[in-house]
Amino acid sequence: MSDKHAEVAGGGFAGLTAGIALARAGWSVRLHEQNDELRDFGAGILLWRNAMLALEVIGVAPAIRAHGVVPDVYATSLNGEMFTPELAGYPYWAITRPKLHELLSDAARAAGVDIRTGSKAVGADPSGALLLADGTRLEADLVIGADGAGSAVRNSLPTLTQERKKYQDGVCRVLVARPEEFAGPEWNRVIDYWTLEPDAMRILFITTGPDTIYMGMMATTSNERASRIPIDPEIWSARFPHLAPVIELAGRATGGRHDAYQTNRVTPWAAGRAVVVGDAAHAMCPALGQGASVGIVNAVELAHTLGQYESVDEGLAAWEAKQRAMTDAAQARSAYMAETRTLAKGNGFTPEVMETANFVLDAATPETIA
Ligand code: 3HM
Repeated sequence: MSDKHAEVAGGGFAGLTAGIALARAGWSVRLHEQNDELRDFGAGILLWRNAMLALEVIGVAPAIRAHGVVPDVYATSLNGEMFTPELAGYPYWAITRPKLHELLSDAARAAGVDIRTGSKAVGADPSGALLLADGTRLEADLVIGADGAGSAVRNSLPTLTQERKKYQDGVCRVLVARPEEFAGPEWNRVIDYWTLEPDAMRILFITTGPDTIYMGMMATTSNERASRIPIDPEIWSARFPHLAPVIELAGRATGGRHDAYQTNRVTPWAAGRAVVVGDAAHAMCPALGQGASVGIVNAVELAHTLGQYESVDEGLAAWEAKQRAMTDAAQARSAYMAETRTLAKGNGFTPEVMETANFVLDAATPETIA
């Protein structure tokens, strides 16, 4: 058990996960969320085995199994032709992002994380302090910047370099109430619908349970009408007429968001006692369905590795050395898949793709793997 103290900037998936993992290892943890409420603004998410193992380590996986679903099939449809890849041995769950966030928030509170909402971090001091917008300086053994792709903590650390790249596509993500037409068991599936002509448009249909459907609606960012929130039902239904009932609902959904595909590669991830996790460290294209999951895995492994070293600096270096190759590979693969739109061809779950999904973190024990 540790007697160390951590200050965490950011109450998203990576920040909450790091907070839970450290608190469970005996750290005192204070977590700062700039919004007045701790909540997620996203739609849905797939969690592959790597994320579930990490969530198992922090005790959250049973709740995911209770509140999420295991889709029956993962199919790809290109111009109406269906491909159904063999995914035996690669388990995955689907859940809404607000529910995943709620489960992590509950676990953070239960683990004793002191959560401060309306508290905005503006930077970190590598000697061990988090700096807040109101001028407060909070000393800590460890400062975690889990403040997203635009991370103020990262940007305040001059020794952390960042390469950013934008890609051609973007995605509107919405959560809709599951309508009657899609109530049947044949819709308990993930179906990745593509059309590539005259330009790429795609609807990733993911069941997130009996009540909701997550729709990832991808288009080139130059297709302005298809990149719009709220969804423009006319342009989407023209391409995917058989999905018109859910597209209508997507058009009326509130809380949707559009994100352009982008990658930020940060090196190194730490400066002294300050470290970045999640999108602040390695935002990636969503093609692998691994953006949030790699952040969750790395956050759990961070707490585990720090437990093996007396010195925080040494622990951070060991952690980065362990997680870097898997993370870089996930970023490179998801960028390649996004650029080439390989998922449109079906059977996109190649051994390279599954390497990320099957990554086993050191923190996993035989019980968590079982
Ligand atoms: C789960 C998932 N998979 C792929 C994409 C994508 O290529 O945009 C998004 C997702 O949420």
